[in-house]
Amino acid sequence: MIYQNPIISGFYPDPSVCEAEGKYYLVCSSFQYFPGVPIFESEDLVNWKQIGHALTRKSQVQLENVSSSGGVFAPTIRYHEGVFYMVTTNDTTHQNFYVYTDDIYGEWSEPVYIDQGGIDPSLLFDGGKVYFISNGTDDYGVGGITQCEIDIKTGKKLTPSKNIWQGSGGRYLESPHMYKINGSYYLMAAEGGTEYGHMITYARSDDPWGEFKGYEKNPVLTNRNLGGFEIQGVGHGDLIQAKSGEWFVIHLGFRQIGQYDTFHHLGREVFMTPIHFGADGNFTAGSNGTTGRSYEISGDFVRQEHKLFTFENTDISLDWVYLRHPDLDNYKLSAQGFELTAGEATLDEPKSPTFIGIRQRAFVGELSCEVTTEGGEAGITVYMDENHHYDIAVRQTDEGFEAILRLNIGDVKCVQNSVKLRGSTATLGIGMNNYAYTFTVTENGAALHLGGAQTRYVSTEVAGGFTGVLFGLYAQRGGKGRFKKFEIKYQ
Ligand code: 6LW
Repeated sequence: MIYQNPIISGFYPDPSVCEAEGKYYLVCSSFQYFPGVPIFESEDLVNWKQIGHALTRKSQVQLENVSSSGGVFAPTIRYHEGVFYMVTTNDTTHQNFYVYTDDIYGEWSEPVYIDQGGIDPSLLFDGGKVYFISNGTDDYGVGGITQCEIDIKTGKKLTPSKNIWQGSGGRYLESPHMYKINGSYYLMAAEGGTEYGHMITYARSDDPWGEFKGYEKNPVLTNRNLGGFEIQGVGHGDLIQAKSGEWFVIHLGFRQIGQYDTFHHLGREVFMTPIHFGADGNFTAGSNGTTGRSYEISGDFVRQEHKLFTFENTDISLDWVYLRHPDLDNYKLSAQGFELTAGEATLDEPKSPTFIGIRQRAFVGELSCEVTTEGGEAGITVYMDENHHYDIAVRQTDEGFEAILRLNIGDVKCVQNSVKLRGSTATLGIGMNNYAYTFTVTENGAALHLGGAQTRYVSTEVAGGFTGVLFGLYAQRGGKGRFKKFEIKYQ
């Protein structure tokens, strides 16, 4: 069948993938969002269904004071002798750790810390040994891809950490993964930074400690020279072999808006590009080393498209996430509706406001939700980070109730428009297209356009960071909000 990229849309960056008992499992970064590290399952590499999160308990990860785009960085998932391992970095505490489970649908272990620094940790199980690889400085002060051998039961280092490769010369060498394929060790990495210059490179050796020799035609995959093409920033990937024997790299990328002076606001998404091994053991990727919109994969199946997201058809513990560590007493969540009580924090702080968000998955669509507030303010935010979000809300004033549209773009924070309401309930609407959000309020069947705001100002190019836009239901400033009939319909 022909599949379309991205294979998982919306803010799901830094994918890592493994195979276990005939199924595939994929994990992504989660930064300041909780629970951390979403896990997806697939039988065909094209249809992915989220089945859980690896970090579901405070004891596994501290997110209390993490800044936006801090916290949980790029994870790696591996399966070995009946056990799944997920290894990641808490970039705020500078700790590398793994958790493990023998039940992918259940809870994961407490963290096991590893005394090797850097980011983007990975594991290779090979001949009874376990190699721990990250991008950082080794025990001798050398920076690059660093490796040690660990005892997988305790996380203890069995060897010093030693530099094994310094990449092909691109900036921001990161995301190392090592594979043993037909007796040869392949060390794959990303370079160029996770933006328009991103790329995948690799090196080979007969020994896991090197010497690693870079592939002559590095980068093996990059879209950095495809100026006006929608898919940009491809890199940070993991290799996987399909049941048919075909190889793919599953990697991140983003979809830019515009042709010049471009931007992206959905975050980095998951793409899949075919890999072909030549007779000399080297591999090439995609269309002349670039990632295109669609490719063929063997198999006779269809892609399930999800275009409708409601309280009833989403799962509170899978599709919805909180900021840092929520005070769960402030949330009453069910398929019939969400009831949110404001805490101390507001959306404008890098804390844990009463917020529960779902990722924006496509460019064009419509969101609507009936919101009631008792005091204070309750609404929906188009949320990139605490300094870049657009809020539409119902709030109580001395005179009664009003609906407001507030824009927060860096230092510019203002209520753009407000309209008086007769009561405390209104249906809030957000329209989306590539370039703008539009905001409407409907009370007793009468719809009113509150205003619009550009997608550009909640994009990565403006806000910075590693995340993408979420739609967050929230209550703040003493509000108690009830949310009913939530619906996002994508085109
Ligand atoms: C991640 C690094 C990267 O750790 O971005 O795309 C960082 N690459 O590998 C954060 O996602």
